[in-house]
Amino acid sequence: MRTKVAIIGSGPSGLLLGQLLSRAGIDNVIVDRASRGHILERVRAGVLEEGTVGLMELCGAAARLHAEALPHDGFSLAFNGQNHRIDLHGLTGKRVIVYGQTELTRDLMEQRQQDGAQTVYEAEEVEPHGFDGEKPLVTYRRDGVTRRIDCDFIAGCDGFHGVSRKSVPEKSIATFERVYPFGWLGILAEVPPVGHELIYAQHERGFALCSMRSATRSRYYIQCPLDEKLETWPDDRFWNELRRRLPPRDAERLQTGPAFEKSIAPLRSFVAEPMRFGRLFLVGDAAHIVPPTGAKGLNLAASDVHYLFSGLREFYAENSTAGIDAYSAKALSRVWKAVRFSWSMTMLMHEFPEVGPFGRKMQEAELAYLVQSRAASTVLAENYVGLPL
Ligand code: RFL
Ligand code: PHB
Repeated sequence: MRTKVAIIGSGPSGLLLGQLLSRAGIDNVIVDRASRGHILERVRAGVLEEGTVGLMELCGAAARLHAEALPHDGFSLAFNGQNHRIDLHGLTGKRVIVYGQTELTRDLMEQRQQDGAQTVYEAEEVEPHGFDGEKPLVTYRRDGVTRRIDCDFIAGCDGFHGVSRKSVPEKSIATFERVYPFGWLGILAEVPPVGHELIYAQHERGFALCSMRSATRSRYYIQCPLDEKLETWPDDRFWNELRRRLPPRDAERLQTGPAFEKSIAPLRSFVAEPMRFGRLFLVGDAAHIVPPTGAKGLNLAASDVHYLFSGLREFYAENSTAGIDAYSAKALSRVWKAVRFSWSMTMLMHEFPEVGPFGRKMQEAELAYLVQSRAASTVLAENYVGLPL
């Protein structure tokens, strides 16, 4: 088959890009190795920047989001047994929107189906070829038959473990990485959230985060050792540990119930440079990973899509390569700022045994300064709501 843009990966990056291209009349095909059901089962991000919501609107897929999502004007930093509210809206004039990645993905998949654009799920051995020349193509196996998609461009939207970045010769790519010595143990439970807004809690037993999916569904995380086994965390142990890390007032209010999802995610910062190799573009987690502390992963994927879509539209509408030529530099400039922010939030909020008593005092002093100084709170808020595109 032939298309203009072959997209590898049907996560948020691939679906957002595909939808924007389709709406602009630019033919595209998405190929994913997973099934639609598997993709929809993954519980991940929950906080959207206004810019990400704007892209959903451009995709024509924001109706349910506007009806069901929860706009948040602030969040709390908890330490020393107390909550300190960061007034996002008062400090920046912007807010964030709480809406699960699963829901966003479902909305995009349904819109794509309605618009009649093509997606191949459960494709095996997906591979990009010939992107250093004029005629790139993607091959894959389906039902025992090898098939090919000839295209003008390939978008590698296939996440951190995908094939796109791995297809680039090592000498052409530089990578930067920091792996943190702990993970996040997360649960979903059908209980009302402990508060109306998110709580990021720093505690000597480890970080904790209270988030939510709706007024009746909570998403909670606690910092845990990397080699922790899920079986050693029955629900009661999780609830008790979470309670110990929260300020007493929140701990008292915490409602518990059976967890219907429980998983451990490692934390990593990673960037690959550049994000373009001839006619192959890397987008989203395929090019960069941030620890979830700043809620930036999905939003960075969306900003990459914004830059790439503008470049491709310019290419097809005006026959100009200026936009696609600028893609990598523009995307990376925003990526590095979000990588810095996510790293600094991670260093500030987690327990790092190796930093010792001095390191702990530095964390305490920084937290105290952050909540006392309007200038420092504004820096935090400005990054949290998302830097301009
Ligand atoms: P995805 O979502 O990983 O999708 C990649 C798709 O590519 C497919 N694929 C392949 N297809 C074909 N051939 C191959 N060889 C392939 N290899 C992979 C996969 O099946 C999949 O469908 O990447 P994408 O689209 O770039 O989206 C990125 C986001 O998913 C990610 O950044 C966020 O989930 C990160 N994240 C958060 N981001 C936020 O903005 N706010 C948050 O609050 C937030 N919380 C989180 C998070 C990530 C977490 N985990 C589990 C890593 C919380 C957690 C716990
Ligand atoms: C979530 O709701 O899953 C969530 C919220 C904020 C974060 C990370 C994850 O920083």
